Amino acid sequence: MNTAANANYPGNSQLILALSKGRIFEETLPLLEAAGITVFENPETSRKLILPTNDPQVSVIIVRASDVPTYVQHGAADFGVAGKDVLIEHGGEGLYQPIDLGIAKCRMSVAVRAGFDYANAVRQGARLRVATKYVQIAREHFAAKGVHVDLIKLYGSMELAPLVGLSDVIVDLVSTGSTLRANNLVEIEHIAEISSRLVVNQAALKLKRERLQPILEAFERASKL
Ligand code: PRT
Ligand code: MG
Repeated sequence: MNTAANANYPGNSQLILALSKGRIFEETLPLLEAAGITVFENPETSRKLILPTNDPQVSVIIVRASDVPTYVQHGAADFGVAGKDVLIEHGGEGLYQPIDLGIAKCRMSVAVRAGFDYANAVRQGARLRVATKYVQIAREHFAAKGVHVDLIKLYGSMELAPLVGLSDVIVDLVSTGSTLRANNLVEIEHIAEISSRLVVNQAALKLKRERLQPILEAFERASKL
């Protein structure tokens, strides 16, 4: 796996960092600054997917949040930043996860329509219809509780599912809670605290350690401030 990935490296001194635009990009910028790296373009306004930095040996690629582990696993990026939610769903194969960066914090929760009788819905023998993008996390959570579920995979706007009868509950990320409130939903169970992790390709860690190590150390120091 990693031998094939090595062949794809553009050059052994080049480092490619995979980020998603939005909160992960914004919250990673100060960590990059702490490592002396300034990104030259803003992905919100630029259409470029490969962004140069002040360091000619470091570039940032912009990918979907859930694709970050895939790029890093295959060595198309040397390192990346991804939410714990995304990493659990991906499985983490081929990834070294040295640092919890403590950014893009939120929680994974079960939510229902206000007034929904959850206690009755999860009684022994019943089947619960669960809509979520996070099928792995949802499956494990309800299995641990001994609740039988029918999982309905969605790619977004989970909040809609209980309102139109697609599901009984949703498993989704919550930060301020305003999306749930705006849709008359309530958080009924807390599953996990979520933050973003630095992930590193296992082959890159060995072959590019000299270049990577100072950046990893700067990230670690800055994330503790
Ligand atoms: O948006 P896209 O489909 O491209 O992908 P994505 O949603 O995975 O990316 P992005 O950038 O939105 O999220 C990247 C990472 O940020 C996630 O993988 C999480 O680890 C983390 N994160 C932190 C969040 C939130 N907070 C968050 N609030 N990801 C999503 N949300 C969503 C949530 O799904 C819900 O729809 O925001 C809504 C709830 O927010 P509140 O403030 O109304 O509670
Ligand atoms: Mg999003």
